[in-house]
Amino acid sequence: ADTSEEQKFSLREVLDSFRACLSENKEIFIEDYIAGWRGLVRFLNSLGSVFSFITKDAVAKIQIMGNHLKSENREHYVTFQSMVKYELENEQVEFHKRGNLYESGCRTILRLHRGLQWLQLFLDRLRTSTEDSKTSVMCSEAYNESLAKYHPWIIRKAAGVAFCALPGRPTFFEVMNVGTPEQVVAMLGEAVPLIAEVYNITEELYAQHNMLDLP
Ligand code: 1PW
Repeated sequence: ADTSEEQKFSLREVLDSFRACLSENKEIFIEDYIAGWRGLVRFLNSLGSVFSFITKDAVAKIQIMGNHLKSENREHYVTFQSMVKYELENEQVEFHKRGNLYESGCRTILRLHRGLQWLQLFLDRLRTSTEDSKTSVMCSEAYNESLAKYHPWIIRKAAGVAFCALPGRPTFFEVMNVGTPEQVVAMLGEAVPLIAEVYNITEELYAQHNMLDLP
C-alpha cells in the first residue's frame, strides 16, 4: 500500500465520530456530531458530483455550527442540551417564522438531525440487503420515509436523479473502504443502532421543547 492508500477515507471514521458524540449521561457533543457529518460529506462527495447539491446544504449547516463552536459563546455550544438551554434562555430560537435568527444552532441541528434519519434508514437497508439489491432503490425508499416530507417537489426530484447515479452495491461497499462485504455488514450492524440512539435522544430533546417544527 502506498501513502494514498493510508489516507484513504473509511466510513468507519464516521461511525467513530458518532460513537464519540454520545456522552455517558446521554448528552450529545456537538463537536463530534459535526465531525461525523464532515466525514459523511467527504464520503458522499467521493460518490461523484451529482451529490454535490445534497452536500452543499450539509456543508453550509456544518459551517454554521463551526462558527458557533468558535464564537465567544462557545462554552454554551458543547452539547445539544447546553445549546438548547442557552438559545432558549437567550431568545435565540424562532418558533413561528424564519427571520433573522436563521443561523440558530437549534434550527440548524434540526436539519442535520432529519438528515441523520435518512442515513439511518439507508444504512439499515444496506445492512440487510442482498447482492442484487439496488442502492438507488434503498436510498430513495429511505429518503421517502424521512427527509422527503420536509422537501418541496423540486428538491425531491433532484434527489431522485442523484440516487440513480449511485454505484451498485459491490462498488458502494468498496467505496466505504471498510473491508470485505462481511466486515461492511458487521460495521453496519454496529453503526445503525448507534446512529438510531443519537437520533432518538435528539428527537426526544427537541420534542420536550416543542422544537421539532422550527422554521
Ligand atoms: C446516502 C444517505 C445520505 C444521508 C445524508 C443526508 C444529507 C442531508 C442533506 C439533504 C439536503 C437536500 C437539499 C437541501 C435542502 C434544504 O432546503 C433543507 N436541508 C435539509 C438538510 O433538509 C432545509 O434547509 P433550510 O432551507 O431550512 O435551511
